[in-house]
Amino acid sequence: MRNTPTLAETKQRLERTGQEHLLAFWESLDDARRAELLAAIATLPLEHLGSMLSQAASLAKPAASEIRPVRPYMRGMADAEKYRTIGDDLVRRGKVAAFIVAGGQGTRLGWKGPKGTFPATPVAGKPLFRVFAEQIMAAERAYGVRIPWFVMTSEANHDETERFFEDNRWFGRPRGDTMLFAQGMVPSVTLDGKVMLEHAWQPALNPDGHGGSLKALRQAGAIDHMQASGIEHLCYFQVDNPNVHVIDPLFLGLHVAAPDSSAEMSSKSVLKRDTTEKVGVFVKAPRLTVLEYSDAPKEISDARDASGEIIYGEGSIAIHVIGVEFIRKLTDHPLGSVLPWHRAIKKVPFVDPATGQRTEPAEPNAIKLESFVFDALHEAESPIVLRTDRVEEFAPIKNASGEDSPATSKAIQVERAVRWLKEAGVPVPCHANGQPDCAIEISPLTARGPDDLRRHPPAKAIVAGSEMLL
Ligand code: UD2
Repeated sequence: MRNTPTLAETKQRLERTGQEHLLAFWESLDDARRAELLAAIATLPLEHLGSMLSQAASLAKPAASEIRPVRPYMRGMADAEKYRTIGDDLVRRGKVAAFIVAGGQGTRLGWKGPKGTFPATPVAGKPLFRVFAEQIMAAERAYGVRIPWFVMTSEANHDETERFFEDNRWFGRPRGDTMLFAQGMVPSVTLDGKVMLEHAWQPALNPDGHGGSLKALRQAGAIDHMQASGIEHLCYFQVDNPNVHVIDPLFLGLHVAAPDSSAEMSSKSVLKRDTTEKVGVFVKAPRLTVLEYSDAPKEISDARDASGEIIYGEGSIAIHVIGVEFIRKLTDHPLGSVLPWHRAIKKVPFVDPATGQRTEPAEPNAIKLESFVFDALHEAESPIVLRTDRVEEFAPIKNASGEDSPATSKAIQVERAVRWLKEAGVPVPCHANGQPDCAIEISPLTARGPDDLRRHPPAKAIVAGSEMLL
């Protein structure tokens, strides 16, 4: 472990990099705060900040003329069974781990704790982390294998997340099979590139985005650990989607064996609901790229083919399989990862180095840098996209009400449960309009899909107007 640089060394470094204001309140700080400040400054990437900012400012958006649609694989494709078998084999041989990014703050949802602690399911109100843990456990049972689970948190929610897992006894899985680690932070800077102070003794920092997850995996030792234990592929998902199939053999099979896949990185899409839906879409420009809805030229987002289907409609649901060796390659970089920085201009409260006043800005005053995991697709040798079904795999909880809220997510979860039951031949009471006249929740430990329900149908009939946890 390196010692914290001295005051004199820090001063020199700040002068060299034009950030002397970070010591503006040195004289007023006690020893503990001084030590804290020196240690914090030591972690800042000051020598690289200029190039990070100019790279982010010059990040090119693809022009409409260079954008082409992607051709996804389809869930119902003819040789799905062949790829499913390949995926099954991969899981059974212990080649696969699960990876959730849960560093975000859930501000839009208005939930105080880590988002994974949010009660998400329609009948039992299970927290999101439990839903995923039970899915992993169900897959472990089905395949007779241990599936390590990597959980990325952030400084803001790491301790609370760990406590939640502990309080829930790691959801019944061996403690050593879950690895929690926090993502990195980057300094928030003024519009002219000065690192801001959150307190007199503390630079303002923000999480480095879900793209930081690759670097964080590497720094936490997870890549070494996986490679030492023979894990080759990581199933990546977000904290906000209880319908995700964490371990999906078809997706894994395509990732490793589709003729045009390099097994470096693969992604899932759903067809956009309409041209205005706010999701990033997979396009070729000419490499596979996620085009954020805010960056999409109108002629691209509005385009439809002769049959009326949206041409650039492969919406990203932020589910990927990523090769572990590919992550090692991407993170062999002085700054920890090759992914580009994106910038957002935001309002960040700060302590003014000139006056010592803490200021709540009325207008956006700061640049926040972050990186996005889907930018890794650019670097991947021949990534593929699998289009899946929206109800089957996408019930996001993002907002407190309206679209993508707990209410819409619960409705989709029930819709999927009813669909599975009907496919398994179990009668489900419905209203005249075809909508289910019951609220059903299927625990991942009861069934991972309709096949399990066919083999083990519910013991009791489903009664109209009832709520039932299967
Ligand atoms: C993301 C995608 C969007 C679409 C949608 C699908 C981006 C920029 N947009 O939108 O295109 O695919 O998901 O649901 O990704 N996170 C961290 N650390 C961070 C930032 C985020 O762990 O520093 C996690 C966060 O906990 C969550 C996920 O990444 O699990 C998505 O984060 P978000 O809420 O910023 O992205 P969102 O929902 O706007």
